[in-house]
Amino acid sequence: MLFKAFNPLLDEMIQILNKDGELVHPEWLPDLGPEALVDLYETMRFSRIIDEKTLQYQRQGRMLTYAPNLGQEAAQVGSSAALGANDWVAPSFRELGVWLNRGASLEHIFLYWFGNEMGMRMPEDIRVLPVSVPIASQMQHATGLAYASRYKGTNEIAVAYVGDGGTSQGDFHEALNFASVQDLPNVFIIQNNQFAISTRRQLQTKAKTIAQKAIGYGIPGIVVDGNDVLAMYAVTREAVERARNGEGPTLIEAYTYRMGAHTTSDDPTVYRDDSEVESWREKDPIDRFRKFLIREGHWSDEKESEFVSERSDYVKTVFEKVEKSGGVDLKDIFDYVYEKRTPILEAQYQKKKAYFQKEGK
Ligand SMILES: Cc1ncc(C[n+]2csc(CCOP(=O)(O)OP(=O)(O)O)c2C)c(N)n1
Repeated sequence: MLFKAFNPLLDEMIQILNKDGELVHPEWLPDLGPEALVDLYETMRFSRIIDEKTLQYQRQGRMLTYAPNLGQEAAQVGSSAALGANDWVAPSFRELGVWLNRGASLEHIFLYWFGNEMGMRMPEDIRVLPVSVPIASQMQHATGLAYASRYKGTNEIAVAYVGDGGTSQGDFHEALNFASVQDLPNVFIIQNNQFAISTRRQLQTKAKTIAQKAIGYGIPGIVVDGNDVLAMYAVTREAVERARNGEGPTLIEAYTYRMGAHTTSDDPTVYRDDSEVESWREKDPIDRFRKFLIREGHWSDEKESEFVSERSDYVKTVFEKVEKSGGVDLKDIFDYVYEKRTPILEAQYQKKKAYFQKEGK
């Protein structure tokens, strides 16, 4: 219904809750009970707590590079909540809310950002592929999963997450083309957070919206308010249903904003004004949903402080445990690429080993 009613060429965006948490399209409100609504909120809030605490640890020199999700919680949590337990997710690297929703443990997540690849050895049954750092490469993995699902007749959907910058990669085109001609059960979710590091979205493409790129592939595309968790949920659920019914792939543009830095190695103040960030703070996905839940009688200030305090303690405990687990063995970095190290890898390994010995590490 939402996809049919929407034209990605027009200046439209699907929204259910406005920035003040008011219902602007009650007819699209997904059929979710109080428990499910609170669950969405808690996952978003938990994601924010993890981000804020991890940024502190990083500044204290206790964490390696980290990619924060501040501002993108609704896009991640709302969309992934609409998937079935057997569906697949091919993430990029900024998908904390998705991992949490799928049941990934915080310990795994911290291990990964701590430089330990074992963090990506997540339980197989949560059906999330490892982080894919080469931008947009995960799009191909998702089409492969969808192809396999159809071949085996398992009726599982494969969802790929990618950033606005990722839509300028060749992999994006290949994945959409292949999925569309094959009518694969894919959902492609673009987290349009307006930036690819320092490059603004407007410099990535002349297309007015990213969703309209779907037209070129003959599939539906839609722009959703990515800071509205209910809109993200409703649209993704429809996309998943379409895919499950054999109606092929869809493209969802979650229109949002990266309120933090690209990663902890980035300084966004050199390429954007504070006033711009402030204007997006007013559209904060968590604040707006909290206002809605409080108004509906499902949440309160007391619950908020209890939740924040309890989860902050939990994050601290898990982080300290991971911190104590120590670094990785240098060999691990080189030994799992090929069965036997190639001469180039061997030379790199020897060089690194000598460096660490010299540094006394
Ligand atoms: C193929 C490739 N080129 C360049 C990079 C370096 N790089 C890392 S993140 C990034 C920007 C990605 O932007 P976007 O897809 O919008 O996602 P976001 O970081 O905003 O979530 C780039 C260029 C990379 N990882 N892979």
